[in-house]
Amino acid sequence: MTTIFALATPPGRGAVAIIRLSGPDTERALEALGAGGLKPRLASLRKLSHEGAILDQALVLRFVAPHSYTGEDAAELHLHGGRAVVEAVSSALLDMGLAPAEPGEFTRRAFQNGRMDLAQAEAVADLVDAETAAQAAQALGQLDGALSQTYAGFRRDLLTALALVEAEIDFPDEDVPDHLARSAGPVLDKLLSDLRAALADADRGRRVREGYRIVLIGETNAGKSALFNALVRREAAIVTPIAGTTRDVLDADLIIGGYAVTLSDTAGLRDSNDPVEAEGVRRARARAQAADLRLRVRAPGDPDGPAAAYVRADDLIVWTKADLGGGVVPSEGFAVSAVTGQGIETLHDVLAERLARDLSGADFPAVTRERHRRRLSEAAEAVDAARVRLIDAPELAGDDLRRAADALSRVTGEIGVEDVLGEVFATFCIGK
Ligand SMILES: Nc1nc2c(ncn2[C@@H]2O[C@H](COP(=O)(O)OP(=O)(O)OP(=O)(O)O)[C@@H](O)[C@H]2O)c(=O)[nH]1
Ligand SMILES: [Mg+2]
Repeated sequence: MTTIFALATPPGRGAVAIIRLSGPDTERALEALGAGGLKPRLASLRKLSHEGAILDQALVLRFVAPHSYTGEDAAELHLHGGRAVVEAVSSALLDMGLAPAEPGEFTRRAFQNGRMDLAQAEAVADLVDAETAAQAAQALGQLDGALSQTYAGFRRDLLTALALVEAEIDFPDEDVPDHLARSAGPVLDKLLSDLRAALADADRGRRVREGYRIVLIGETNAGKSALFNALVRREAAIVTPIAGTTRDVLDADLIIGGYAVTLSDTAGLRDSNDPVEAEGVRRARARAQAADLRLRVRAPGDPDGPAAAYVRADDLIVWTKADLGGGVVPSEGFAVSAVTGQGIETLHDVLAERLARDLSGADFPAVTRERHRRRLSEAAEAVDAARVRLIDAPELAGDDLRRAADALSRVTGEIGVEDVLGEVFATFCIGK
């Protein structure tokens, strides 16, 4: 095993820069720097030097295996945060034969040494990336093992059912299917409904982690881009009286009510012979369909147009240009003006309420990644198949249950590890 090091703090100038070391040569490297023989887990101030030159006066922390983040011998050098100091210490470590860490390598070692499972390792990456309180809370829950425990619970139920099936098969008699339907059947029914509930809820975790997708959709000149600018508080989109101004989809990242949101402005929907506009309209439709929520933007007095086809029961209708006194107060939705700002605060509040409703609380810790969702759905499918076979071909039901257990183990990395490691750790930053 090589000994690795990396800058754990952001590159550039700062009060403190932390270089992390991990691996069997850690103590040798500390000694060579002039910080050998430190008491584990106690901060010690040492003058670090290399080949006779003083590099820095630093706070040094030493960790002895297995009591470290990685489970290996490890250390942290809390340096003065200037580029020259970090450069000098890094090149000294390179001279000593230590290797620069790959992205995610510290956490990968922690996983390989049994310090955390894969779902927890993913939570580390999520926590580092978290920009909203909700994202951080979700990642902390996952790091704490909440998600892992849910999957472990599913797996336990599966093994219970598997044991029942195998016991019956080993002592075959006439009534095997009957017995099984009574013993393993209810266990599988409950498991299946739990798996399906977790899957139904999977979108919530994704929406918190990646951002909730809100798309403005409407006919040309309805005022979508003007509303977009009012919501993002800058002149991000071009606004003109010419119908068909917007062609590309414009995305802006916002935080509304503590949740990450991606708001998109789109081309006004109409038939067009202009190939550029037609492509814009195609993209607008695709985005509207994939969105978590659509804001159907309408100008009072304009006839209902092609956007109507994209509105779903739960979507919001926003009437623009309220300052023009468009006459009738709409019976559905509410009125805003991008010019006077009327209704924009209210719209903001309504969106915050909607986000809280859609994204907070549920019985299960949210399934946060596509990788988990795929495995859960494989497991649900296999359990469903087993449920049918209990009656028809009980000797085959065990295979389905093993397949389901296998799918669940892959989420936490108990088995099938190698093929998922790359996928999980590729997204990490160096030093984590
Ligand atoms: N008075 C008033 N005019 C508005 C308001 N919102 C938009 N407009 C005007 O309506 C026209 C169209 O606005 P846009 O925001 O470009 O409309 P759009 O829906 O993005 O149009 P396309 O990009 O062509 O689909 C512009 O002349 C705006 O100045 C508003 O709240 N009040
Ligand atoms: Mg526009």
